[in-house]
Amino acid sequence: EPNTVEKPSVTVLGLGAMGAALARAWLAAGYPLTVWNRTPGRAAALAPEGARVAGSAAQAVAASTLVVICLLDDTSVDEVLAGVDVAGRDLVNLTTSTPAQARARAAWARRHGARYLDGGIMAVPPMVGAPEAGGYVFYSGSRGLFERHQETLGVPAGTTYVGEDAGFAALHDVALLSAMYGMFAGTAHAFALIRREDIDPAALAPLLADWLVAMIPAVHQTADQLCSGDYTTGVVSPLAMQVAGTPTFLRTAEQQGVSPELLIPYFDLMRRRLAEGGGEEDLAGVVDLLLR
Ligand code: FVH
Repeated sequence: EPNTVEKPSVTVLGLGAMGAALARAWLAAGYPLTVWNRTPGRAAALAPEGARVAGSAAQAVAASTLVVICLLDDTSVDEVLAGVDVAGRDLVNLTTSTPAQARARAAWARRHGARYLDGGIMAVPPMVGAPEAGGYVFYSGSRGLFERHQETLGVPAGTTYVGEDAGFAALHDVALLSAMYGMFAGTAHAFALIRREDIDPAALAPLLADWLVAMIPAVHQTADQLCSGDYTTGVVSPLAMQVAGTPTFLRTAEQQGVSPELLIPYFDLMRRRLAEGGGEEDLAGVVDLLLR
């Protein structure tokens, strides 16, 4: 059945792996789309799919009220938007930034007469335009602006609004990705331990994955403890017991010829918390030790 409701036009600045995936999702959904990319060939590749190719970033910005920016980093956003008239535009910046960069960009947009939303993409390109993949984008900044464009922004991936502070999307993005790197670090250590043995990594993988999933409730428990301020609520494995076990991990690493460098910083924090009297606690106390 033809869709008779006119869809708002969208401009996408930046057609790398992520920008192109976003652009294709809007094209596939029938949104009028204008694109621009520093290397023109990447924009031209989208023309046969229905995109209008702008000759400059300024022309692309002029083409739509909603302008989505997906460039490499904050410096490239500076370079692309330098001298471009953004007055009256609704800028949605999905470029990975620090919270401070996002706040500065929001202030810059305000000074130049534009409205601003910042975004942190929790997806890789193949997850874009594939709702079953579960990818989504954190948004922060003007709630009104988010609500105005929510339907359009929801086309490439889910949307999760996290507050008026323009830095919050970036902060959520970096928080989740930081936890992900912790998981990758632990996984690397686990595979290194078995690497020289007659153990198939593919046999360890499902055991490892299931174990990590089984440990996920600890995320909620830590949050509950941080909220209540009582780090002993619901403790199953007290810190003192866990610290007592750390030499086993370090000796095993040594015996397997594996560097303990990924484990040691975390074990050091556990020991510090124990020394401060946190032996009956869970691991939530480590959070406080990280605060400078
Ligand atoms: N790809 C991913 O897995 C992650 C998933 C989570 C979110 N990130 C962030 O998305 C931003 C864009 O990432 P990307 O994957 O599209 O990155 P590239 O494929 O490397 O494309 C980079 C685009 O930026 C353009 N660009 C770079 N520097 C400049 C500049 N000085 N002036 C103008 N444009 C610039 C580049 O243009 P070109 O090289 O084709 O001419 C690409 O369009 C990013 O923040 C990720 O952290 C992706």
